[in-house]
Amino acid sequence: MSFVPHIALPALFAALLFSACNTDPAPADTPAESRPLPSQTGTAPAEAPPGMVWIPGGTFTMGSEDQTAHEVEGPAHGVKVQGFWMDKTEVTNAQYRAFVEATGYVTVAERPVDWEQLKTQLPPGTPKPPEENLQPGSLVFTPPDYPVPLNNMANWWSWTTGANWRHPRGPGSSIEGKDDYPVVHIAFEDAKAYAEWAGKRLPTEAEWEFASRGGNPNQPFAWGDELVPDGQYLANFFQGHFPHENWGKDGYTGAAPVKTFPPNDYGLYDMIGNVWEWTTDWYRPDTYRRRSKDDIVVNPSGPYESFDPQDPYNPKRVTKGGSFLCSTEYCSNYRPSARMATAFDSGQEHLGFRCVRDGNAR
Ligand SMILES: [Ca+2]
Ligand SMILES: [Ca+2]
Repeated sequence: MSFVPHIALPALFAALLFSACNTDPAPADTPAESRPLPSQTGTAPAEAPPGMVWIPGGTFTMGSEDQTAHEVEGPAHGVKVQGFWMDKTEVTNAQYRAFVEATGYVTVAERPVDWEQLKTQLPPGTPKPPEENLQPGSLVFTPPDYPVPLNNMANWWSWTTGANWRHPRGPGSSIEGKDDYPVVHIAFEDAKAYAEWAGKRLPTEAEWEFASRGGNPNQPFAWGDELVPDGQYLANFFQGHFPHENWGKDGYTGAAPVKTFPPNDYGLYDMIGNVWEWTTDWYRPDTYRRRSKDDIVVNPSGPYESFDPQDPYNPKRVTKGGSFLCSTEYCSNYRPSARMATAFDSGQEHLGFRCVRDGNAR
């Protein structure tokens, strides 16, 4: 499968306001990997932190060369990660509210768009958009009711002034009664700020993928070989014709409360589907090709810097797991090895996160 959708706020912003970004050749070669994480004990303290489970660590095959995988998921290669604690669920609205109430934190989507920052992420010479397009906001899924070409995300994403974690569908929407839904419209720095406040950190891509497999290596899906075994939906993704016919056969056309679907074998919920989750790795499509296929890579933490040839000015982190918008007809990113390039300042209706904690930190 060759089509890899790239969902990025400024890139889409540019597509909506101006024209498609151009592409440049890859920058001069850089070291393949940034500094590995410091080695942890890899052993579980006796008592689990609230809401977390111990991920025992180990060696696994990261990435995939399966026919369902995108090119950026390969080559599959050996990786070892140390043990760590991980949140059982995506961070919820109630959890994020507690952070905001304690700190007064204001998320990226609640701040006016900083044109001086944004223009560094766009092709040189891009004109400044009207002020009304620089007001606080985020990306909301606004599908048409008819089929559209799948090569233009602007057909189903809308920059929506007033959309943020408190108003996931924009002004007039709210999270009242949705305390146990995953918080969304969270940019990378918003997730990082929460993690630091909570005494945790965000996972690396390798930690996230190891955990998502639930100790069951080399399967295309976290739970086995079939997307819907015996007709049972084991994650919240998109059934129907993307993006205009969302059948919700799994019970949800949008996000679901955390823990709605069964956990994986580590006791982690919604690693696959529901909302995308941030990792700390910078994105490059060639990350795996730059790793040795013969040696085990220990605690990889991603490349030194981001590079997305489809959007070369826009720094991106890897997000994982897919969301309620992942469709068989479109991205099929409801697999542990799937990886998305997401602009560091991007908030989206289907993007959240969860945290990890080192084994020797309490
Ligand atoms: Ca669904
Ligand atoms: Ca998820």
